Amino acid sequence: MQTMVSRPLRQLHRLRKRRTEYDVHTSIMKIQIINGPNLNLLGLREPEIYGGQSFEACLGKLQAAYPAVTLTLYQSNVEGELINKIQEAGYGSDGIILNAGGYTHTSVAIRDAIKAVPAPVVEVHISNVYAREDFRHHSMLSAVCRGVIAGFGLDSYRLALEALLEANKK
Ligand code: CA2
Repeated sequence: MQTMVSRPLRQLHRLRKRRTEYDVHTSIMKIQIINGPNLNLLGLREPEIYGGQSFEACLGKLQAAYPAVTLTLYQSNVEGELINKIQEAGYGSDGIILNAGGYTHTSVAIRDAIKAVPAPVVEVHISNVYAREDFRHHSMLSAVCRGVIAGFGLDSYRLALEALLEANKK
């Protein structure tokens, strides 16, 4: 008897199958980094808060230090595009490192997207948001993330990656 499976469910099964096959043949983990609004300006503006390095330079060093991980970067200033990427990577990768920028403090929709996907999401901030304005002290996202790392400059991304690798061993 043929069972009826809806299209989204079929896509989900296919993604899960592909991921399992991938894991059997290689030990490479796929980690998606997602940067939100204005983070494309890193290295160009406000170096006293965000440092003087571009994210691309940071990513190059991180990838070289972790050859067993495939890191991919996505940046958008558009909330809906960030949600699309969270949905895609949330089913197609082993983990997400997310700096949602200013949307961290406002976005119910990004929170819902994180909650809806199986991949673990680590919330990351370059600056120590708790040492800044009060409105940065609350995150809409933290409660649905695997964990939060803030305040270590661009090294926050490496720490998030370490956390995901460690969590994957358990
Ligand atoms: O510290 C972080 O990583 C933040 O997520 C950065 C956001 C801010 O709204 C959060 O409260 C904390 C802002 C990103 C803006 O990035 C810029 C980078 C260079 C120059 C100007 C802005």
